[in-house]
Amino acid sequence: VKWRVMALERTYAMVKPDGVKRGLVGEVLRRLEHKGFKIVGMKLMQIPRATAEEHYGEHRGKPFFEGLVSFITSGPVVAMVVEGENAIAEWRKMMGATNPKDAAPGTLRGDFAATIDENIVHGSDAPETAEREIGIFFKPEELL
Ligand code: RTP
Ligand code: MG
Repeated sequence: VKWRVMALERTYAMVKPDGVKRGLVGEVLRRLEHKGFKIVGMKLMQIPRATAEEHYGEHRGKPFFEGLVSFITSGPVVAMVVEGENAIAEWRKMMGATNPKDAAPGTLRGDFAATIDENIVHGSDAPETAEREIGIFFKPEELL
């Protein structure tokens, strides 16, 4: 018998400014809830520039960094902490590939995004990233 250990994880999920502007907050929440994820933290916020630079720190120095920080601070986002079995990888699957041209139909980016620069949603890409990003956006007492 092969046992697969399921991990109850938390991930940082976010509806980016384009998703909020286009009225896709409800669609994103619908999909997360239908998938059985639990929302343990959620807020509408405009990300301060310094916070955006910290959040996307791994991309500092890349040609798209400035544009990325400008975009993510350009309007309100919905910041969330989502909990569930294998939540990190599962939410990435639901998001779809970074470039919407490669994102499968049925994924949020595949269904709604048009460009790599404005791709609706964010999700942590690894357990260490999730912990770091949750800490950037939420105080412990904001997680219920
Ligand atoms: P995110 O962090 O926003 O959830 O997206 P991701 O993991 O799928 O992609 P990542 O590699 O972390 O890149 C962050 C965001 O930067 C923009 N990007 N542009 N022009 C490019 O080659 C390029 N590569 C990345 C995208 O908007 C991506 O979501
Ligand atoms: Mg990323």
